[in-house]
Amino acid sequence: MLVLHGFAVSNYFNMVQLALAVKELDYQTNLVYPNQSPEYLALSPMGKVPVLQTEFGVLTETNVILEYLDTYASSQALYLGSAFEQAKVRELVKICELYIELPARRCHAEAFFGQPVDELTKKEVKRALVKGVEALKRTAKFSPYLAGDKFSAADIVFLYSMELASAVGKRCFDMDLLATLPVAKDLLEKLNQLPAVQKITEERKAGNAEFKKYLASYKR
Ligand SMILES: N[C@@H](CCC(=O)N[C@@H](CS)C(=O)NCC(=O)O)C(=O)O
Repeated sequence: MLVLHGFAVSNYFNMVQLALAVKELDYQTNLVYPNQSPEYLALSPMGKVPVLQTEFGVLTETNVILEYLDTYASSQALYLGSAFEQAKVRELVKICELYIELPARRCHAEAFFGQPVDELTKKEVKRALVKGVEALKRTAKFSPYLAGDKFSAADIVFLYSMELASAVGKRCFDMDLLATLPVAKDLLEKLNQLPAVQKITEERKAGNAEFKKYLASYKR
């Protein structure tokens, strides 16, 4: 049985949850927050979440886990089509992660935890996010999915990267990052209507109180 280690408030954990749901794979979850204990570092070399435990061993790094799940189970493909089309999905995954999720993350402290981020960092993040969205605009098809007319791994990473980045844009820069990309807003809305996404959202809400307790203990 697959075991997914992590916590429901983590957007990377959510990406793997959605992949597992789309591929209709059974799994168990094990609640764990990022930490640097020797036991956890033996599972997750950076102490990050998520970790997928398989019958063969453990895997970290969300995009790697998504690719593994797609090879492991032939149910609905997340990387579709020819070698080139599959590479295009990987390209979109990379753009969402490197140029949208990661820059936005540098401002999570201010956007979500009330801890101000210095002005230089904010200036860099704002510029990076604007460039990231422009890159996505040049690369993604939005017809209606990122890679074309089929749902793919790129949509999973887009959903759970863009939503947080949009919140960062609004809360830290008072700007609508997707103002010039209404098709991206349409896609977010469409993805949010998926029953699997709604279930994950409910689980995230339910996990919030426990996560706040973890954050409070972490600050001490
Ligand atoms: N590159 C990792 C990133 C995962 C990640 O950043 N997870 C966050 C939770 S959403 C985490 O564990 N943060 C703690 C840390 O960075 O030490 C992946 O793709 O899985």
